[in-house]
Amino acid sequence: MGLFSNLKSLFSKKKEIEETSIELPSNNEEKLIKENTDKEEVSQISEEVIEDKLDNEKELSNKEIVEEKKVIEKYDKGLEKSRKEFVSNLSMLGIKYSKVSEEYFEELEQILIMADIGVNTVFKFMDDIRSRVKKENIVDTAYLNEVIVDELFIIYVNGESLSDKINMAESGPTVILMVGVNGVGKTTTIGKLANKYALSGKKVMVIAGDTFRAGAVEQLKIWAERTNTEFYGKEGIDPAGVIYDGLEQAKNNGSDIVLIDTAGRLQNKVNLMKELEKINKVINKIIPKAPHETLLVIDASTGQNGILQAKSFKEITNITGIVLTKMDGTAKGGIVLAIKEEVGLPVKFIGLGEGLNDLETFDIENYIYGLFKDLIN
Ligand SMILES: Nc1nc2c(ncn2[C@@H]2O[C@H](COP(=O)(O)OP(=O)(O)O)[C@@H](O)[C@H]2O)c(=O)[nH]1
Ligand SMILES: [Mg+2]
Repeated sequence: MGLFSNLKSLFSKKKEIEETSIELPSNNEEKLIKENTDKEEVSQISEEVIEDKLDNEKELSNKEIVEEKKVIEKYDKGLEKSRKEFVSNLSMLGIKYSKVSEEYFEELEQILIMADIGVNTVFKFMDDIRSRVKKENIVDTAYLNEVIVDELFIIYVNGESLSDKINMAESGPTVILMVGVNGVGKTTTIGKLANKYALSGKKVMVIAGDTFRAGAVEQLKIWAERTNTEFYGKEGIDPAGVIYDGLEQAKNNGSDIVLIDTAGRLQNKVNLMKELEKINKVINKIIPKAPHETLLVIDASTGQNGILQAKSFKEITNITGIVLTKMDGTAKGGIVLAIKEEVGLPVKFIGLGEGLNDLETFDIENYIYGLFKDLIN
């Protein structure tokens, strides 16, 4: 049983939001509206307020629609390469074979493997597709496209559901440790997260735990300046020492969120494991129950290599979630599904560009819509 009708209604709902022309009044306009309504009859206002309230309870408010539209647009832009590749491949396949056949299945399998969905996931997926084709007597490949999207969605939502929420401390600072190999986007992601949390009113501190690479401390400092957040770092001493001092300071100055950068050396698994153990010990000593999250950053464009990194890191430390960066730079957006199926860790954020605002909380519905909207109508 698929989610087919749900999928169709999800896509039409998203499409409606994407195409809405609602615009929120600017701050000035809002002020004017407020000043004017202040002068109106009180009874009239209260009636309107009640009506507004009733409307709001039923549907998303204009503000929520505009917010969601922005998110949909970010996913749209960030997943453009994957969408174009995937959709054009599937469309070509549909032109080549209008009816389902063994050759069709074989080429479909290739397309899915190329999209980095992961070989094991693809095999399982093909079994599901074949049995649905049989059971539902599907012959038309154009129709099958919709079933394919439906089944991909099922891969993600089925089975154990992985929480994409960030585990926040009950009191005191929430500590988020960022790990991953060199160049995947750890420091950039810390900058983007610092921005996100600072904008939501949290007091944020970033700690430069990557004391190994030249320039890494300075790079994080620049992000802290750009995002108006507090910075702690010292070059030339060991990571655990910096983290110790930084966390003391964060605790004393009432920080809400502490983001810790680390070096990404994976040449030697044992050494990295020891280093992360030491870091975790220090963190835990100053803030019990911390780190609240250990996020593994993976570059989406590295495909199966990224999956291997996730498996390795999972063995050496307690990873609580994945940040998938550079989705905008790859046509292999299927990696999200492989991570869920083959690594069993939740993707919590995705990087959709190099800018300060190009990080989104991972949302499977926006992701599926961003990838397949041109295929389903
Ligand atoms: N296009 C794109 N580039 C990214 C993204 N995240 C990081 N980068 C780039 O990846 C490069 C390495 O990032 P950095 O944060 O220094 O990686 P680190 O070594 O893991 O700390 C930089 O040039 C970033 O601008 C993303 O989501 N999209
Ligand atoms: Mg870095």
